[in-house]
Amino acid sequence: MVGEQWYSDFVDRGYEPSDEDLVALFRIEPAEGVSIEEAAGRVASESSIGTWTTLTTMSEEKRRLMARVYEIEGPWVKIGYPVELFEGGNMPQILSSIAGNVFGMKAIRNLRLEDVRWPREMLESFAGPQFGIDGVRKIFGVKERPLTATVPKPKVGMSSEEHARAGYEAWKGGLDLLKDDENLTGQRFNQFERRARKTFEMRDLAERETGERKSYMINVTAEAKEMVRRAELIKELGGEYVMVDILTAGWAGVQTLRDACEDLGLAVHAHRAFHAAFTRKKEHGMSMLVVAKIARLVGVDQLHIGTVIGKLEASRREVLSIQEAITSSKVEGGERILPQEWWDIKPVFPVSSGGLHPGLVPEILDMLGRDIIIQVGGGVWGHPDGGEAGARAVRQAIDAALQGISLDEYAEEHPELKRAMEKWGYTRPT
Ligand code: CAP
Ligand code: MG
Repeated sequence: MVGEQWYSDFVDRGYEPSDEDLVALFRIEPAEGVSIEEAAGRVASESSIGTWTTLTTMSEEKRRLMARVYEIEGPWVKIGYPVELFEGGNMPQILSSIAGNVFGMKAIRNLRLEDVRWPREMLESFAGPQFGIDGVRKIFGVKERPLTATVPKPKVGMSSEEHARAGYEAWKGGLDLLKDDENLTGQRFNQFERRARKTFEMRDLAERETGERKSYMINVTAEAKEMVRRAELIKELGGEYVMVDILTAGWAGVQTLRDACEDLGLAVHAHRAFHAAFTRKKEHGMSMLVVAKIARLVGVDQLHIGTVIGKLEASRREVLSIQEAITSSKVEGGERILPQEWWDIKPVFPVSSGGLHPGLVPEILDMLGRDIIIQVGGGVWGHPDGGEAGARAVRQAIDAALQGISLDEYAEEHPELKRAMEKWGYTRPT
């Protein structure tokens, strides 16, 4: 086979990536009869400048763009990529390179992109978050406690009027944020513009009656130009946020929306529906850690990171590493996590959501701390006494946890919490 292929040219254990390189950590499982070196060389080749055979068009000068495998430890392979290989500010192109054809190569049985270290030049080529955690807290004037959100349930099916009414109940019950569900956009039974107008009216009423700042993360997910149009309408109605399903909208759409939100001064709430299609299996696909760092780069202000104890699968290690990656200014790195300097890129507000109810709030705060947004959907709208009581129960659970009082004790004096505990106790939904 010598002469027909040149994959081994992409393996150089003596290579030391420069600070300017992009570094990718892959988990590689070679196909039968393929060594880890050969498999690693193939990944580096196919994700940079190579293909399956030698080429008459290659030149010494073009070799400067070759990716280099520089570390192989068991299945863990580190590859350094010259930054010139990538177009700054173009996330689709970058992923077409490091997360494109390589997943389908016959010489690889399984491949997972575990982490990416982004060099400063690439960090600076993207917008990054506009608000960050401090900027979002300023919207509400809430400095200490976690922010709270709810999604009207059933996920979809309410009319615009019912949706707006649900928002009013949740805000009256003490929650800060109303959020659309990931699959609610502009269906016939709940048109986008009608929902926006009705719900912001209710938001303004709830603010007047409670004296508290309230906001609404309305889902603008759609074709890119339509997302921008919807964001402009939100601005006109006095809104503070857009919500977007970043993975089904795609990175090009998210970048377009992020740019529009810079001009409109709107915060971006990122829902990650679709991620588990390729993040869940630990032997093949891409980690949610990689997705989360891309989201911070592209510039969302809030991102769902999981609950560990709720209804959706996520290990404690994964959730905590994602939280660190999107909130810290520098990640030291460790086992299967690359170091990452974020320089002056703002942090992203972590959102913990999925199967939560008041009984789980203390554990979430113990695990993730206070600088989070807690989203509770079914755990509010399933409350025996309705949404407003459900909202009160969530706030009561947070207040109890922050004061170090057990929920059982706090429930003695707080009927809404007591009724929630009677229904769900401390159960972890599956
Ligand atoms: C939660 C939720 C969110 C999930 C997304 C849902 O509702 O609205 O989409 O949290 O998962 O539709 O399930 P509940 P993640 O509070 O009723 O569970 O946050 O892991 O991205
Ligand atoms: Mg949802």
